[in-house]
Amino acid sequence: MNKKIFSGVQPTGNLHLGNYLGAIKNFVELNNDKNNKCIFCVVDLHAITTKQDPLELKKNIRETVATFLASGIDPKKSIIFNQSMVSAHSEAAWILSCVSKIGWLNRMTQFKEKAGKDKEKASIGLYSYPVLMAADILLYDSSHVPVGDDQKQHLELCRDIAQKFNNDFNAPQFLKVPEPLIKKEFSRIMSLKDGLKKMSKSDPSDLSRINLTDDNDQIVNKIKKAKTDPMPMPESSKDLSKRPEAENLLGIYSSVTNNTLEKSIIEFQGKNFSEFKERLAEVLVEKILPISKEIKKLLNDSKYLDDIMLDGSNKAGIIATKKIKEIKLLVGF
Ligand code: AQP
Repeated sequence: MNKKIFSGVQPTGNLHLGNYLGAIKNFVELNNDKNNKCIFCVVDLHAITTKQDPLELKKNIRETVATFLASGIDPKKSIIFNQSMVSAHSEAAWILSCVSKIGWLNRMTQFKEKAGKDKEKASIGLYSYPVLMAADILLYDSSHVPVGDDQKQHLELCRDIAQKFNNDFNAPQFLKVPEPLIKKEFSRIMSLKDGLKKMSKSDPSDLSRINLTDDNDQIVNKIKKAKTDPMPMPESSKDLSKRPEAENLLGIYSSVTNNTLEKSIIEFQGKNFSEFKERLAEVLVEKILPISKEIKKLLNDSKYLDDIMLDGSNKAGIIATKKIKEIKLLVGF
């Protein structure tokens, strides 16, 4: 079956190993399958749901495009574009927010996590973020959305919004209900400092994540300092319960080497962490360093990156403009 793929990454800086293993690595595989039509979006409208410095944002938008390219997404095969350059996203988000229920949004755990204790001070944009995400996906009749495990709930909401719109406007199948593409294993990479916390761009500690722009020494140092427990490496996957850090590091190793967790456990069973960490740092350097070098090279050519975005935005704009016109007609505008 031909798949229409849509996914996005926020240009909020510090793209990390979690973004790579949970999302971008899958984007590359999907881009390489000629049966797929892929659209990868730099979701800058999402980025401003939390405060951004305008100059930093501009830099981060280019860095996100550079990361897509450096990771292996081919702009000749896939559309790479910038969300704010296609105004249909904002228009569709407003219309869809008028069919979405407050009760649905109140259940979103990401808002609760990101808004923290003082919800009253969070932006309205942060609260309605999942509706904009639904607009992004639905404008392109996307059939599949590759995301990390943390986005599962937003995808379910997107499906509900599509069905509600179709019902409200008596237009069965008009908005295509998308399927999530979430890898069964290693779809949630955890912080190197706390195996119970998601690896995240906004973690104040740089030691909590491997950035995709880290160099050899940074990667080696971060793995050396990664939190572990005093026990030797596990003998079987049963030994991993209550050992979140060991599970996370073994998961990272397995994902990077394309091995099963079981195989990785057998490779290191009974050894001490220092030996495992040395090998983990080696495979990470092998994987991440070429990407990091390519990102830095591409960032020296901002015109090239801007041209990719302009070309992608023109292509995406043609699809999205047609869809938003149809949406407006259905609504009665
Ligand atoms: N730790 C993670 N493990 C697996 N997948 C992850 N993703 C993010 N973190 C992990 C996936 O990366 C894609 C792009 O994410 P995003 O940039 O749009 O937003 P995010 O999920 O909010 O990223 P962060 O790092 O967690 O940012 P902050 O610190 O701002 O909260 C998505 O597919 C996501 O699932």
